[in-house]
Amino acid sequence: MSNTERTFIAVKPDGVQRGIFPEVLRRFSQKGFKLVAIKLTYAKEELLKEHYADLTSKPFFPSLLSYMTSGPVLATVWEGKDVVKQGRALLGATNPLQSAPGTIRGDFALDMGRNIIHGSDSVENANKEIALWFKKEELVDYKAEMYGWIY
Ligand code: RTP
Repeated sequence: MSNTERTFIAVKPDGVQRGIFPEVLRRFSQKGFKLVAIKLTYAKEELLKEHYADLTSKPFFPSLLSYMTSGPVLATVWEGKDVVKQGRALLGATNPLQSAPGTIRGDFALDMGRNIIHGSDSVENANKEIALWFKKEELVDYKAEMYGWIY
């Protein structure tokens, strides 16, 4: 575990349209994570088929595809100690009915098919997803002044 671990966090179309994205940025930033990349983008079907490669045969996959292409997604990359696991904790359980209050899904979502946010579930998947959603030059290299106060 190092302070340079990275994760991919995407605010899904409902989270963008409902104006929840600033809250997501606030929570990750105030926890102490460094924003490395950010863009508002329409996810293409081909990209989503790769991103959700393990789910393509599931019965809910067509509705997941139409949900994820229903509006722009706010794609972000965050860096910091244990950020993959900590990020999943900030998100809460996949099913919002089981997400604890205080988590993003626990505070702002009710439905599995409208769970407002995605977060990588392992360091390996984080690296794959970051490479899938971002070009290398979109990952911004800068010194996070806050790091001296956090670590
Ligand atoms: P995510 O990738 O979005 O962070 O979610 P996850 O790893 O916690 O959950 P995963 O099983 O990978 O599912 C991806 C997304 O598919 C939708 N889903 N719908 N039974 C259903 O209707 C169902 N199951 C999953 C959710 O939007 C979930 O986040």
